[in-house]
Amino acid sequence: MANQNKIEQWFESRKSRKKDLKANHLWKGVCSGDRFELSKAITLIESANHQDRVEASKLLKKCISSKKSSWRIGITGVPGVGKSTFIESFGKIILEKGLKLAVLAIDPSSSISGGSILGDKTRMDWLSNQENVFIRPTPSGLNLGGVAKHTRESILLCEAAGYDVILIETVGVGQSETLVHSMVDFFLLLMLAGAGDDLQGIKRGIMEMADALVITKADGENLTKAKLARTQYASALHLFPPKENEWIVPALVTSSIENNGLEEVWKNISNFFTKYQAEGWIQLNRSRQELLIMNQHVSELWFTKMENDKKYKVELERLTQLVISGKLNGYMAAEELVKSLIANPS
Ligand SMILES: Nc1nc2c(ncn2[C@@H]2O[C@H](COP(=O)(O)OP(=O)(O)O)[C@@H](O)[C@H]2O)c(=O)[nH]1
Ligand SMILES: [Mg+2]
Repeated sequence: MANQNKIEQWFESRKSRKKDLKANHLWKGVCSGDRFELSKAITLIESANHQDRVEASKLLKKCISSKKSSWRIGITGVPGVGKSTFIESFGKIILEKGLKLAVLAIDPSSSISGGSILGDKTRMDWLSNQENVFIRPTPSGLNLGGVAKHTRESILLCEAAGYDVILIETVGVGQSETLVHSMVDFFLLLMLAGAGDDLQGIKRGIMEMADALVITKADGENLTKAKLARTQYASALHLFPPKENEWIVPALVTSSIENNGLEEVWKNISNFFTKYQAEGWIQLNRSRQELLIMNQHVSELWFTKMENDKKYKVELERLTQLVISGKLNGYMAAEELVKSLIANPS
């Protein structure tokens, strides 16, 4: 029996040594800029397997300590506004500057549809065949929090792999805009001319988050309408409260099909990064984003821990009865619950 245990232990240690080799191997692959290895590394961080999570965590710590960074840019707008087509044409400009580009998509609705951005990848036909480009669709089958965590971790991996610019496209609608805004330095909002804000489902809050507004499809018959929309949005922007970093939000027009206005977008973005990297705002904003995550995640972890705690369940049941019988109100019960768990941790 003792021998049997020893044999099992030996196999276990061999397995973990192998895993360790795998993480180290992946790290080397990621650093060398090998896209296939980067893909495998992202698959590792997406895994729910416990051992994989341990390895993923090692890998991510290496990424953080490598201190490589990128320009993190979010691209949002209603479906059909032209985000993917814009990325295809704008990506070309980024490559022409000699930069490496990663494109990540964030689509919380994919957890329902089970789909990814396969259709979009075909819109990025040219881009996806370029050597200095890495495109990764949203992982499917996750909730909103899960999608956000994996995208953030993918950003770190892409940075370690030497990507200079990371574009994060929102694919679904709804909460994804806020989510993307919370993980980027620059937030680009694409809009259609003449569709009306209500029609576009663009909430005022999203316009307030934008660092640049871009009216898309400014070509053919639509050109005049697009220019008019630019003037209207430019004056609407004056009514918004000034940005904390005092950035003046530009309203621009583009045609991804005719390749017009894209250099202007790039100029605005590079001015933004040059200015705010020098002033330290980019770093400040990133620290704030991380602290927000830390606070949210602490609450989530505590909640999960408590839900599985026997003492918590018993205490909760006791206090529930006191609330039902009118002896305590909700606030009192919650305070008592936390107090008793702190006094008698399990
Ligand atoms: N005329 C014109 N059509 C465009 C332009 N950009 C995108 N489109 C078209 O708009 C539709 C939606 O584009 P897509 O990039 O898939 O939008 P997304 O859903 O926001 O990613 C497609 O039929 C595109 O061909 C543009 O600059 N000009
Ligand atoms: Mg798209």
